[in-house]
Amino acid sequence: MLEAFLDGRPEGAEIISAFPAFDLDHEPATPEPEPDGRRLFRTIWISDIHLGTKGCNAELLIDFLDTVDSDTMYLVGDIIDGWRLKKKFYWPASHNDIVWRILKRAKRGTRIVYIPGNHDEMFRQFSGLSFGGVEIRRAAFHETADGRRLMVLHGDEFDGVMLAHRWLAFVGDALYHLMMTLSHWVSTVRRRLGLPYWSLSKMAKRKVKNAVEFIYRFEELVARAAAARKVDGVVCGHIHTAEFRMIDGIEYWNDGDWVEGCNALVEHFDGRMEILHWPDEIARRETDAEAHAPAEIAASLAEAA
Ligand SMILES: [Mn+2]
Repeated sequence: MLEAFLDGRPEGAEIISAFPAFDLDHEPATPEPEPDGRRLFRTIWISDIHLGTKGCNAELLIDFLDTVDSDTMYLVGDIIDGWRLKKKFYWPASHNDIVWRILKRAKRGTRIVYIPGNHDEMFRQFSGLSFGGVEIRRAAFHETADGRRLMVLHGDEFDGVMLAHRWLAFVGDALYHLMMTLSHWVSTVRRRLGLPYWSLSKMAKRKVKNAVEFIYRFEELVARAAAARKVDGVVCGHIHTAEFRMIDGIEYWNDGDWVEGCNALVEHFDGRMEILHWPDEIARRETDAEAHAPAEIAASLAEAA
């Protein structure tokens, strides 16, 4: 089916056809452990993975996928970074392993809904179709176990309204610290030269405030769009900022990213939702393992004796 579309030379065909063929019978480079014993959720939402870039935190995502499972999984856009791949084809084995794991999940029976974002917009033309059990959609509506209706979309739909200062949302904090350091140097030099004080950090602070305002404005626009659709809430990604907020009675959920935050949004079987910060989950798992280790050693010693 995919070949038929590629013959029609759709937009981004050169990228799509550059991917290796996925053979689920072949083990991935990092072998997948047996799926039993995983933490189960009703639903998982992840987005902004940016496969095909060095920024993607593939190791943590593989750990996540090997530890959790769900009835339904939503891939909320920017899964593959077509913009970067078009410039330079970067595709390490670990990125292949992630696609392999997702396709394998679909084969095992997890319902997988893929909502392409702006970086993987070349897949939007396939909306309404399924490939390897992965449903491609422009947006989706999800009903939670307790009956709330959530609209699921990537979020770049709102860029046109707020294109200005977009880059600031991604640099905010790092930029602020850099500016503070620079500011210190600039004022030292100016003082030595007998020049009046000029605050670079004051300007930096204003810019950071803009970034915070950008995020707020984005969240409010998305919530307003959900209210217009008469749903109880919205799940999106795009701005790489995991968040839950109630905005005028609408639940705003952002599932974060796998570049810096490494977050996922999950729905428990009772409909309760939670944002997971995966580095924290790994840290917790390791302290738990350490706490249990002495008892296990003692038990095995007792058994041996
Ligand atoms: Mn995006």
